Amino acid sequence: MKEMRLFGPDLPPGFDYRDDFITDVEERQLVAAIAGVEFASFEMRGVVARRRVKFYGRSYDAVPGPEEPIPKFLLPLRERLAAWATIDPAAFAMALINEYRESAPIGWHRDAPQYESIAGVSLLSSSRMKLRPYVAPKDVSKLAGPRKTTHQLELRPRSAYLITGEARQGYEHSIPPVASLRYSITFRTLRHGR
Ligand SMILES: O=C(O)CCC(=O)C(=O)O
Repeated sequence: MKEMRLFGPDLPPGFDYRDDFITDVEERQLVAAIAGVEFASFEMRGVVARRRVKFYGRSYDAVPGPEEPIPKFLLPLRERLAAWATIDPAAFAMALINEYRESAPIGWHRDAPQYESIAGVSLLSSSRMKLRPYVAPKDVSKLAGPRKTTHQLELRPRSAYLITGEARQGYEHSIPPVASLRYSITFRTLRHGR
């Protein structure tokens, strides 16, 4: 029997989470389509990450590069996430598929500044997302003590999250090493003027 949550997780303002955002069948279809995706390795602050990535649409880097359009198999999901976020689907101008093989994490980060809102869906396995207030790198050494996780939640397979406002700008997030293969599909809107 499926475990029900009586209370939602305690999350910063602007962070929204929904279990069962997609069905088992939709998850299987997405995973089948992802099997044909060519992932690339990704460098974060000079270190090659253990997760692999595939970017579509507006480049993750500030320097515009050649854009591969968001593929058809992601469009229905983008539409549904946009309806939840109450925005035009096209406003989710970039998509990113992250592939986390067993033991792959994503370190603490706040999303790249050229993006605004983030919507994400988790596939295949659960992971834990941790959040803590964002501190600019130049100010980290001035902190009195170690930094603490202030919020965390389980991202279940087929669930979705929306990160906007305070949760997006005032917090950073990370995912500890995953227990088994997980994909996330995230869409991002562009910040005005970028
Ligand atoms: O895998 C996830 O759900 C989080 C992805 C993420 O934080 C990112 O791509 O910056």
